[in-house]
Amino acid sequence: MKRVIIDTDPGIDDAAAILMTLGSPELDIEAMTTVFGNTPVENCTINVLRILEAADRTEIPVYEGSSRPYNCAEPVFAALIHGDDGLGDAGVPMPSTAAQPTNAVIELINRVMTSPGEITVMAIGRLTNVALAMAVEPGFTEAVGEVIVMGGAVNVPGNASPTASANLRGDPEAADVVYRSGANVVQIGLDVCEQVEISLAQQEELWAADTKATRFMHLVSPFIQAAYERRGRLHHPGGVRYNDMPAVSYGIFPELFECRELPVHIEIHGEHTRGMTVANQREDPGEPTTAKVAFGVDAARLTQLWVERVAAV
Ligand SMILES: [Ca+2]
Repeated sequence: MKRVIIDTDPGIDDAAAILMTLGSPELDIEAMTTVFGNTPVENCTINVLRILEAADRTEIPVYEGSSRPYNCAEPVFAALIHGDDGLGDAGVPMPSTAAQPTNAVIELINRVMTSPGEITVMAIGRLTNVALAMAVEPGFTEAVGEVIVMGGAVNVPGNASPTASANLRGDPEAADVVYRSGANVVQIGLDVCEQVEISLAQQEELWAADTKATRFMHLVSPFIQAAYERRGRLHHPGGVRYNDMPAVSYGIFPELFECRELPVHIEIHGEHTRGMTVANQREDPGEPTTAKVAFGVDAARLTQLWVERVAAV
């Protein structure tokens, strides 16, 4: 089994991604760490606990992390896509469990440093916690197995600005630290996530499973589905996308992705381009690669696997 820590900011798509991991026997999920992003970090922590309760997996420890970006600027949230509470304001019951007392950054450091090369971090929110772990513990970069990043937009437009994806636009300085670090960064960004749309028929297949976890997804999904539909961001009527889902899926089914190793830099100074992933795709780039970037995905297979795995939670 692959040992993973999921660093997350639920977020309806985080919920879809986390439930998929919980239904996947390939993974040993050691911990969940939270970061501000779709909603304030306090909500994100509550939402992870709610998701774990829906999956009857409350034995997985949860650690709360950063409430602000790496440079301490005011955080920006995404209530229009995820609701004020981060889970579509759908009335999900408050959790009966609580987070652990340790800060997420400290916990990431402790767990990664005691198992060098063993732990994959699935970073499906702003990269603040991961960047802070790298800054506080210089050995973290070398010791972490793989950092799977949900974010970036190389050959497609951004979703938080014309050029930047939400997770990297939400904390460009943290992304810069991570991409410069030399860690094994895998970028599962909008180049592939925008291709992974779950059809109405697939959603109905999932609802028909009628488990506690699928009823949870059914409850929280209409908000993001309607938000995307209003913005014309879906390819088919009634479809939905959960951008964090392909990112965690890379950790389970890497063979479904086509990737290229590239030098990728994070724009932190641009007036119009802050948070952009600037990938050097020249034939002879003349500089070292910094990330493995996904450009292709077997979306038909992946969406079906999502239905199967969430139904199996
Ligand atoms: Ca997320």
